[in-house]
Amino acid sequence: MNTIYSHLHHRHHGNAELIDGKLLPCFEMPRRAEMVLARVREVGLGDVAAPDAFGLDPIRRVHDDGFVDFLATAWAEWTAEGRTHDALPLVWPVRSLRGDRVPEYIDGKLGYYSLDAGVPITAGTWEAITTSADVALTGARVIADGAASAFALCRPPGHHAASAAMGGYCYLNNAAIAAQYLRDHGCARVAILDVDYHHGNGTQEIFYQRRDVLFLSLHADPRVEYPYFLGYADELGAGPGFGFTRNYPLPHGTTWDEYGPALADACDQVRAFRPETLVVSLGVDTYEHDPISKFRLRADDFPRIGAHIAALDLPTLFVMEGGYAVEDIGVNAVSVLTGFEQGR
Ligand code: Q9C
Ligand code: ZN
Repeated sequence: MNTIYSHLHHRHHGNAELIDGKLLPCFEMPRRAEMVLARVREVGLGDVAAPDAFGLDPIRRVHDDGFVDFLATAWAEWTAEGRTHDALPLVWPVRSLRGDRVPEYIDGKLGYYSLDAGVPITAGTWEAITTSADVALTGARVIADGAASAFALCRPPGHHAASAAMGGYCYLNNAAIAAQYLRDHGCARVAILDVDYHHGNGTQEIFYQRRDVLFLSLHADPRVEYPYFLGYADELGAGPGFGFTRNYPLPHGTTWDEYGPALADACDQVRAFRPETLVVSLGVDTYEHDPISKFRLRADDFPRIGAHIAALDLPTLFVMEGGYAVEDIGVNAVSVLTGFEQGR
């Protein structure tokens, strides 16, 4: 399987994240992608290619125009106010406030276009996030052109990004952009299987009303884990999309004993949908030693995830999402891919 990768992800490197009441170095750091790339090379997974540039049109197919424009100009607007540190949102239009007015001032826009404060915008964020989308799009093109599989080594990740909101280390929804590209290039039905520890709220929102893109997510129960406000089992899609979203919230402490059956059920749903292609939102923050997560998957469970996916026998695009046990992220992410290759 070939990997798509660009070193330009280094242009995004947030300074700090507010977690447990403390400002700590960002868990989502450049070294994550470096570790995955090193492991891809170490095991000889396949060739590593740079992405092509797709421009903004395929991004605007899933994201709101005002949101994309905001991301493109946020750093310039922030620094024009004399700020030198990362731009971060600090106020949100929750419930009783108005959600129908886009503020003009950058601090208001940051809140309007975000879910949380886990999304620093830095000088290089726009270049990194558009390149990350290009990595996913290049992978989608490889699949559309007939490859059996590809690995889009995206960073920053994407699955928390909704049509008009960044959040949870995510800005542009790489997996959703790739899935839409596949829809626009000959695939009538695309399934997205999200195995990141956190619910793929952004991807769910983007496709919630649609029956041409099936969204399935296995994740920590939102009753007790981020993103808290989406990812419950009773979310099944809406309107024509009813029945084409499926969530598998799992408790803290989940091991393969619980995860394996849930994944098998999700794979059965994929089969019943008969998609032409599969996009996997590949997070490995389900790992027992992940510093911000509470599942207990072991290193030798990750090849099993790959084997389950391989058994679907579909052209498959893997899109990198989360995973914060940096020393082990390469081994675990690539174990899913080698497990997939061996299962074919
Ligand atoms: N106490 C992804 O994995 N903060 N994003 C969690 C935990 C947000 C993770 C706080 C985590 C977002 C792509
Ligand atoms: Zn995650």
